[in-house]
Amino acid sequence: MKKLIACALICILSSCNEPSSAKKEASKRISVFEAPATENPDNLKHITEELVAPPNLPKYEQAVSGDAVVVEVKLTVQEKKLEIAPGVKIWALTFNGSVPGPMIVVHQNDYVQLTLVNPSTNTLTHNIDFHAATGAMGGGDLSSVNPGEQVTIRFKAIKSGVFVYHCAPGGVMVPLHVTSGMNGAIMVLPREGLKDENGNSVHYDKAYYIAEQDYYVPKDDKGLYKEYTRPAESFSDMLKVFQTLNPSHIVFNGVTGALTGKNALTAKVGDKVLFLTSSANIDARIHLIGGHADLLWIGGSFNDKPVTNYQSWPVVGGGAVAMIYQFREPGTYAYLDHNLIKAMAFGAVAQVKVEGAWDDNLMKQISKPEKIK
Ligand SMILES: [Cu+2]
Repeated sequence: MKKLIACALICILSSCNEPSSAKKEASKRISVFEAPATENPDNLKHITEELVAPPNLPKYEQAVSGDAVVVEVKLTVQEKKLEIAPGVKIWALTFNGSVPGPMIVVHQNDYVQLTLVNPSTNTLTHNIDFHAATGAMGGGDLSSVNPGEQVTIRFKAIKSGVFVYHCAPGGVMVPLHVTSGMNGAIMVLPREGLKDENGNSVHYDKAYYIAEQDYYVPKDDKGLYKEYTRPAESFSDMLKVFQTLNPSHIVFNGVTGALTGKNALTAKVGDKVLFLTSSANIDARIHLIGGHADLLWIGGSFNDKPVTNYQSWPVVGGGAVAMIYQFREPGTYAYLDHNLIKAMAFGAVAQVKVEGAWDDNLMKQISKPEKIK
């Protein structure tokens, strides 16, 4: 009897007072420990996703119904000279030639079937570690390819969110490859699409992928940035720069000015824009000058409700974050690392040019600058 009364009391004080919608949602949510759905991927439809260079994303649906699919993607390693700032040329190690590598997009419980190609013109062994994957060092143990080889691996994308992928050949080769540009991200969307803070579906008008990249370019005795004839030649000098923990260059999307001026991102007033931001190695703190994070998935997990209206938000090294902002005023916005030294002195900055009608209600200059009266 005592037990019954105690239970009733607990009920009155806690869960029975919850709104019914919250209770419904709680009962609907699946534990992260629940075993993922198992299908035989051999019986599933295969689709090929044509990857494109960031900041753009490949063609995909924001929400899907029906069975999981096997999404086939191909990444070709390119070791290439890249001018990351005027006169500064490095041996970039890249997936498909871009820094960062392409954004891959699938839906939760789809299978990702990746073919990693390492052409014989390359000089190093490479592989891929997907933070979205489960087991075998994120696939790194199963995907190591020497020049002249290719490998195909498959993993089930059981967690929804935005996840980094990067080359991870072992030991100090991991940071050497990652800080030479060998990283990218995959977005695993919930099958039903994204939901806002109230649990309602949210559709975005466009999406961009922006990655912060730190480089450690060695200098010669005269203080000039060194150039090398092949990637491995720079590694022992790079390891010395690593010891300072101070990058020589920090940029968005591989090279200084990749997303500013004529390369600025674009949007229209009223557009809801999904910004996907990753940083494979160092911590970043992102801010949109003149705007906010309307919806923000901290840590990039779509399993969590988005938080709202943040002014600045962290992207931890080895992590990625999704944010949706609806532009309300036209103009040129800066999307940057709010370590303002990284943004303004190094180049960790992008611009978004937004077209549309100005809304005086949100902001208005009441009088032009004039002599103090
Ligand atoms: Cu590599």
